[in-house]
Amino acid sequence: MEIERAEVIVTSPGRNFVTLRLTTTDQVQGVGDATLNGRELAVASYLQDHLCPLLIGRDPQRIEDIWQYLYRGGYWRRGPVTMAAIAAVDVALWDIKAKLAGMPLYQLLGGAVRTGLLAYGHASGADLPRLFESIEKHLELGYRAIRIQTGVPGLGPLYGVAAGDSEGTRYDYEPARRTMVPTEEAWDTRAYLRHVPSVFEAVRNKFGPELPLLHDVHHRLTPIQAARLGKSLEPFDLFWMEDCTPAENQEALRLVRRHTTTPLAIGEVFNTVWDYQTLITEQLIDYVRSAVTHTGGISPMRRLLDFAGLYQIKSGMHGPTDVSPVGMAAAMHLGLAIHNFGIQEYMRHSKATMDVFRTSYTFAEGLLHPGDQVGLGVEIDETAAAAYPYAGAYLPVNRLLDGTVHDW
Ligand code: GCO
Ligand code: MG
Repeated sequence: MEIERAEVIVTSPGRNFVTLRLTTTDQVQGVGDATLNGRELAVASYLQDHLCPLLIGRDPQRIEDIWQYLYRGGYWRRGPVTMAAIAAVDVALWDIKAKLAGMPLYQLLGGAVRTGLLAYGHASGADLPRLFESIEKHLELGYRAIRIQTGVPGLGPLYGVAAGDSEGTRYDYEPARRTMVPTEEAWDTRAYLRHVPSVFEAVRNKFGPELPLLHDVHHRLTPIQAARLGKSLEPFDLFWMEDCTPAENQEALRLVRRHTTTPLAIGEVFNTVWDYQTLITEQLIDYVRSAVTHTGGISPMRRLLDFAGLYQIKSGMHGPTDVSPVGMAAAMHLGLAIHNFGIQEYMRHSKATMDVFRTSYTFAEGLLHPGDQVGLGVEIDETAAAAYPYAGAYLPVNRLLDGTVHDW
């Protein structure tokens, strides 16, 4: 058996997605997600122009050999574009292997360690009344853990705060705007640091102490500011404080860790285990945030999470709408099979997206499950996909009030 065809399908049902579909000489197909928000065409080209030609004629069962061939053989290692492209190949090959084995992918990864995967959704609101409404909506949807993002008095639109859209009840925030030049947002750290503790106090007063609450700082603080925020949020018992400071300098988290017991999640913009080495070996974080889609696929993500598990660190895989249903399914199969699963982000995709991707995963009573279809359990409807051509969309750029570009 050989890989006979490698198709890169770019589609935009509500937002841009890049999907790789491999077909074997026995007509067995596998899909992989290669979506990288705002850089979709770069990954599509990396696949189309550089990887797909290398796949034709290869044995699709040799997943690790193909992975090493694409990672080491490409010479230029790491980085989000490279690792998203390789991830799509890896996941598509795992999909094929599980189909050949006649079992759902998680069985091939060692079987289920749990009955389901605790999921969290994105509640948000420009002010407390709209935030409370969004939390209540997510509780109605069955979520048992919720991310809380709000506006900051005096500031305009901010990351993670949904303005509502044509679908009305959709509270999930779609950050990539369909503009050829990124929109710009204004930021004031001091106003944010003064405001956030009062938000969590109000949420706890209204919704009680039990509900797991998460918050995403989105890389905007210095380590000492992150330490201050973590300490100020301790009375509100967060499940995690995410991306509290840029972590290319992993040692920066030593300072944060010294000052606060608020659990820390880092890494949605990371793409190899090396980005985490100090964070993990010094237990500077509690959750690994990377998505299978951005980290080279299931093969390296399993290694990364096994490594993290040695240090009592759990998974908290990235699951926004810019991880496609294919990438979500890969995360769910892996999350079901590892011992150190923590929580799975699940922003829920739009109706248009779910018209293009046929999925078998479920969300019930706050838990996700990948389903028991053979393989990944996701197929892409290429006819439906063709109805949604690519449209440029970029994440916003953030500036301080004096105009200085700041982390978004
Ligand atoms: C998250 C992410 C999103 C990002 C988006 C960027 O935690 O889900 O931080 O809020 O804005 O994934 O593409
Ligand atoms: Mg995040």
